[in-house]
Amino acid sequence: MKGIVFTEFLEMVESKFGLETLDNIIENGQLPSEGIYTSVGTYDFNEMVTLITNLSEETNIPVGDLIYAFGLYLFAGLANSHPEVIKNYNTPLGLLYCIEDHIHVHVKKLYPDAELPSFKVLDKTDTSISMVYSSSRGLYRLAHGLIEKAFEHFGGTATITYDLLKEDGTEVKFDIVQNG
Ligand code: MNH
Repeated sequence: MKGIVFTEFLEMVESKFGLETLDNIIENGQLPSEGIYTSVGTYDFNEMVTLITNLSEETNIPVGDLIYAFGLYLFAGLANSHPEVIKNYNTPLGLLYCIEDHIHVHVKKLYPDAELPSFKVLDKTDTSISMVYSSSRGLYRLAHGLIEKAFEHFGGTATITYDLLKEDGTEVKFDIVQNG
């Protein structure tokens, strides 16, 4: 997993839960990188799982809810670090439609060792889109947060529902309907 995901995660922890919580989740000897990440580095996904599990224990907030909150936080971090990746889109549905074939293709050029999920579009109208998320990492709650913020980025909102096609969350269908 790319370092930018780790640096954004630790930034979120500090801003939402404070420095003491941040210290507590990294300073227990379980992390190979000892909580030190650079945005261009690549780290074991298990290290992120450890950080999120520790944060869940520390805050008593379920892991899934923390991942969703992180998705909400991460969108702006990605957009600010790589404005060129999203500058050509003028609607959230247009952006979502292009995640697989443009956005993540661009990301792969920036970070050749990025491990990205796939998003297959099942259906798109002027006001809605249905797509299937798949990834061995099962970070569909992260996708949920990112999708929600994509709408806010353009000044809108959407109603987002999802169905687990696989129980472990590695394949999830999203139905997204623009509000207003
Ligand atoms: Mn994208 C990882 C979804 C927009 C750059 N992205 C992920 C993951 C999800 C995801 C989910 C977590 C990995 C996984 O599930 O296997 N991304 C989205 C969605 C949107 C999106 C739903 C739009 C909405 N992503 C973007 C944009 C950028 C970007 C915009 C860059 C400007 N994404 C990344 C990077 C990673 C990532 C970088 C980390 C990959 C890695 O850790 O190897």
